[in-house]
Amino acid sequence: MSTYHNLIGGRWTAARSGRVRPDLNPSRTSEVLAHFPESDPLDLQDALEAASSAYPKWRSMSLVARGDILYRAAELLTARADAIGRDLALEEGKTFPEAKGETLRAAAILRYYAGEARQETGEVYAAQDPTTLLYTRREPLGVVGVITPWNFPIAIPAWKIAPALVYGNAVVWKPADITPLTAFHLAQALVDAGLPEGVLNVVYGRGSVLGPVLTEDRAVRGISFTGSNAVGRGIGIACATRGAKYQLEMGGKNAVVVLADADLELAVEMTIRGAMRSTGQKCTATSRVIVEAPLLDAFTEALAERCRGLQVGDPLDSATYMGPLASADQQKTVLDYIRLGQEEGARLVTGGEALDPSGYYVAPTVFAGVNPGSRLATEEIFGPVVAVVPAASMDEALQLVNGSSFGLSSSVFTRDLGKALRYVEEVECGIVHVNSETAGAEPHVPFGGMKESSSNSREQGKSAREFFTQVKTVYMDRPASV
Ligand code: UN1
Repeated sequence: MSTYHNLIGGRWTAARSGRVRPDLNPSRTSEVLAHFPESDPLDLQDALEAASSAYPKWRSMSLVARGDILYRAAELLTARADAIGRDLALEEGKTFPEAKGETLRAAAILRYYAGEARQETGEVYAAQDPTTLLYTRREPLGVVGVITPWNFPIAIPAWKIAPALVYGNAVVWKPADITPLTAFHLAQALVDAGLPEGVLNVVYGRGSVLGPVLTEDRAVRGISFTGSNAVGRGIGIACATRGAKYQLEMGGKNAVVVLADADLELAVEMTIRGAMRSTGQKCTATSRVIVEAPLLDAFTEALAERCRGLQVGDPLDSATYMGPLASADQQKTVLDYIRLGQEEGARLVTGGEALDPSGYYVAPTVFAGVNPGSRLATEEIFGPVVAVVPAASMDEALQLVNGSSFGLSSSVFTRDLGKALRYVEEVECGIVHVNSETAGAEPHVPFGGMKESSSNSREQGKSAREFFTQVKTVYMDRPASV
């Protein structure tokens, strides 16, 4: 079995301590896929030094040349998508089509930022004196830290690292500790594409050990983080204290609203996709369904019926719709929430139990009659659990959606254009879908949440440039002799 190393200054390097930890398969928990370094702060310091030394040369390269490297890496990911998708499915637990799809999405993101390399890098303004050339330049931040979650172990790193690199930053990346093999594949593609040594460094290990070092080191000028609210807020405070830039993408409690005139079949299908794909482990996953009274019983029954028919099992089996949860901790949290839901008096319509004990499986679960103020209806669960909440009217549905402290994504199902437009205007979410699932994100548009779901920042598209660059304003006047 392979043992992998950190990427520091262009070399694959063992942790100084020599310690490694196993990369486990959540669908067969006795199976170890590989070993990865259990790094400590000294390893991270090495990575920061490597990034600092590589930065000046990388920054001085042309954007187009940097973009070309991303483009080559995209081609490599595309060529390797079957193998990477397989490893991703094995270590994270999402199904192979989702895992391969995510790999191809990472390739699309790299291609998009390769294209951004040929876009404008500043703006020219009119000046008081007509002979003054008054313009802005976008410059990199310097060394940046990237901290990524396990649920999208290649797409989210790509959407942070690609813009960081193309705009000239050097990166130290701390990937999630339970999906290190997928992280390796992304780093390897960038190395094989010709990324200069030290421009991207990867340090494997525990977030609780490495995160604070990365966040608090003065060399790190920006941190991009996706993960839990508890960790994210701490990062924000640490960065604000020392004047570093930060970008946080955190939790959600995403609602689907099914209005009385909705296409029932479509609403059920999209709710299943949003709630059950990736075993509900997306920050954009559907977690609440707010149904207008006339459709409540029919919707709940149809949703439960679809859930009972979903095939849960091995992510590599082509008949599987839903794989296991990603870890023992995840499975425990989800089962705890299911118990809590029952204690809070919600009605368990289907699911609710762990399945095949050889992996971290939980049945697709639907609760009905959920009290909107209960923990089941307000806290992020991150698993295949949906809470159906009744609403007497569209007004009440909007109140319920907006009653959440989160505001990432939401969907409304209706045939009424006026209601759709009103929903889009009034919902407090960073992403709104009309007649489609709550999950999904295209690479070229802003992605992010309102309220506690983010730090008011957006990722992807041109928003990534806002974060990974800083602006210099230039007043250029003629020398007196001209
Ligand atoms: C998607 O819905 O496809 O961690 C992307 C997450 C989000 C990304 C969701 N930041 O689940």
